[in-house]
Amino acid sequence: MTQDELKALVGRAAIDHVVPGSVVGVGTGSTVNCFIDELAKIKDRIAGAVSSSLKSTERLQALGIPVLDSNSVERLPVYIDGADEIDRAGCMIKGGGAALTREKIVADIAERFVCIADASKLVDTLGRFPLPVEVIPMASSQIARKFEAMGGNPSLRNGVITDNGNLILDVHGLAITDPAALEAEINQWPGVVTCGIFARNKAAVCLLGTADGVRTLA
Ligand code: ABF
Repeated sequence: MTQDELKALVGRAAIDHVVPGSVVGVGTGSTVNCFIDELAKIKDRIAGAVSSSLKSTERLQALGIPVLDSNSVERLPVYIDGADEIDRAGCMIKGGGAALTREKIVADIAERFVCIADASKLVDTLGRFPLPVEVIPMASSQIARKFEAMGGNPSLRNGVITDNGNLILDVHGLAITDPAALEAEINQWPGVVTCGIFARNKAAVCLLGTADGVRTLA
């Protein structure tokens, strides 16, 4: 099966985790786009969605799914989102799509994070994918220096301004052996908006698309 077929497979499988009548937390990326397309087929059985990006909002609305403000929901049973990398404990690197801040916000509101990914995203140790970090523009050089001091190789993502008006640093060369500790360390640096390590709030379950079907990693 092609990578796109695997993404479609897990996009369909995620529908089983949608609570009827609820508002659904919706992530960002091509795998999530497959989920959104499936969600549209049952839009009369949900109350709407809370979106993690302008791109996902556009797709949801184009398919007739009401998009609610995150501040208006009392309960969000599940958040469905992809990842750039996920390890066997459910820790992830996210942010390849530059939506990591709103993804982390909606994931925090939700009761359960369900990650959908094709098998290429599963790794033993996070860090092969360059770590995205959303930063306040005036702090980008100082934060880059901090990453260099820990052996990383940061680069500013050219031509990208996030939905929140900030910049993205992509940090190559980090072997993230303790994701939660590194996430906590980076989070406290002045000017960091969001670190792309999702370990302190990791996926409760991962639906992994493989040639043999969907593997559920809990
Ligand atoms: C999103 O999922 C981003 O955090 C991450 O970059 C992306 C993965 O994209 P894709 O599903 O297109 O591989 O949540």
